[in-house]
Amino acid sequence: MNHPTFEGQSTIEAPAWVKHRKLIDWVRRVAALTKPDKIVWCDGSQEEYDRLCAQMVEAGTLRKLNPAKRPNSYLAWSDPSDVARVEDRTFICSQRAEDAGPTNNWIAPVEMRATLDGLFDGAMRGRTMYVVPFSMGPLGSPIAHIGVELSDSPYVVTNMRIMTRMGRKVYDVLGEDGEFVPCVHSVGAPLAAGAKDVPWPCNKTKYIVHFPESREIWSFGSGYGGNALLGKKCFALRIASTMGRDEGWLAEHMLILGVTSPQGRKHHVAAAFPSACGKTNFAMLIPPQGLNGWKISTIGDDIAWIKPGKDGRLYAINPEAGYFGVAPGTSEKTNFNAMATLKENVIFTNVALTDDGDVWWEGMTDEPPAHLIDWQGQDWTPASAKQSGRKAAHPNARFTAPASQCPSIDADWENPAGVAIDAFIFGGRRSTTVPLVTEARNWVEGVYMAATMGSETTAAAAGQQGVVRRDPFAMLPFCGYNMSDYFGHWLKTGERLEKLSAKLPKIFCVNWFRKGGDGKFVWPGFGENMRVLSWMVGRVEGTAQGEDHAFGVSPHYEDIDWTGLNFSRAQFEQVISVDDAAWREELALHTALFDTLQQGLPAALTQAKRTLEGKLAA
Ligand code: SAT
Ligand code: MN
Repeated sequence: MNHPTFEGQSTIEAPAWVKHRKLIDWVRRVAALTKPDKIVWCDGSQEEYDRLCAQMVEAGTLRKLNPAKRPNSYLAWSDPSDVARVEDRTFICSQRAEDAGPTNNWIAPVEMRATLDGLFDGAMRGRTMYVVPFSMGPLGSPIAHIGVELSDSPYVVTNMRIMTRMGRKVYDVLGEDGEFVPCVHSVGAPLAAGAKDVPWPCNKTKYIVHFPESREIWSFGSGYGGNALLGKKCFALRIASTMGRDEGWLAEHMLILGVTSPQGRKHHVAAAFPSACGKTNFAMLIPPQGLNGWKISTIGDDIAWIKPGKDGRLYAINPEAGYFGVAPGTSEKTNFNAMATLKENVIFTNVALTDDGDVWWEGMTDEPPAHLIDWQGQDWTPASAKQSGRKAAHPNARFTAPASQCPSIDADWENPAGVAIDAFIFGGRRSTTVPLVTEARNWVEGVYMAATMGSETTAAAAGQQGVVRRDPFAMLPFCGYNMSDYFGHWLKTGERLEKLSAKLPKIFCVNWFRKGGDGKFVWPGFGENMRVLSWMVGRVEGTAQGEDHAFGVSPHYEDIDWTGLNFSRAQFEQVISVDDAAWREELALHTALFDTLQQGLPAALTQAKRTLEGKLAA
């Protein structure tokens, strides 16, 4: 074996605070395969974070922003080819193809292991391998789980420190034989001796691989977001969804918020939207003028882990500790709380640099600065942009910021027991057809709504944008097993809860994105979504009225509180109407989805579709 060399506190010998034999053996095996120059056992300290940031500034990976404008913050520009999740390079390698199901890419585990062995052999040459222990969820919470990521990217280490509870304390929870999800990540760019590194190493070949049975993650070739921060989509959704299936809980692509009524009653809502459809904005919503008595508090903005309690209620935690949010479109007007969260201690990725050492992105201010350096390092002016159409920030540019800095953070956001969920919301980005808000009349109808949800694609994933695709539960890219079995798991969860308690969470379907004949959004969205949310709370409390239609129950114009907003009955009609012809076309798309998911599709959902067809025909 070719032994890596070690210096300072970096050593193949684990530090005294790591007492987990199996973990240490695994680190050794991965090091023997990937052949890094050094191994660093991360402790999660501020000193370590600062040291890594300084190293990355030196290497050109990060730029330190003007401390007077943006204290302790950095800007990274990625390779232009490495800017989003790569869904076609993401694999679920269960033993049997049918367990991955038709919505996932599947390759047999033996074959994939052979490929990975080849790719990872010497992949970390010339680099440092960091050992990054992290807890998804408050340390020691009964809903939390632990992972360890081995990565050759210091960008990953620093982002993981913001996004998770990362560092030494995790080993105290792990002890000598605690369970952890092993995650191996390499940017896939070994360095020859003496060769100069590039600021953002990555590889044209990319593999984001999950082995659900052994609960392992291997990621090769990308340094970006969900491809590389393996605690996020890979662990907290794909692997965790299979853990939830096996253990009777839910891992969902959902924000969690608290909503307190003017009377002081508090409810908790979990809401699923596809990537880049406004989850962060909704989670941090500030009620508009006229609805002043309402208050929103933020528990999470992207992922929810939800476990049934003995009382028959569902308890949710945010497994993350930071926000990896979309920057473009974020402003003091659209998301005041996010802007306040971004004041300091932030890593920005692929936004533009201002002349005074701060950041800017499209939509941050009405007037763009006179001059910028864009995310590709080029001069940018409003005039040059007009001519070339080039954006200053990449549309999927992101901020990584600590959740604790959010002014609307909920007092219970780190409560290890989680918060009891009163309602689920499912939403897609649809310019037509789907009403502003609809309540499911029962659990099965709600699961049907979520299962058949469609959404127009965004820049969060590589590929064509703006095309409607079915995105069941906003989990299409994130469900780690057969989607039909996942629907079955949701149905079973409802049955189980119903036996324990009379009151299941209500399920709603929303669409903020309907457009008028002029191609513009009709619904003002953002803070005004509070009006819809307050109707939903009224439905949960049994006080709000609504109208039954084929698809479910929606509010009349009179059922929404319009105080402070000019929104006419005619405009409301444009966002709430259910057009029978459009719905017949929509149902044909549901049929196409169910054809794809035929194997193992729960009969209750086929029945729900027949009922809906009957209602539309009547
Ligand atoms: O790149 S991430 O997967 O972390 C963000 C997203 O697409 O939701
Ligand atoms: Mn997401």
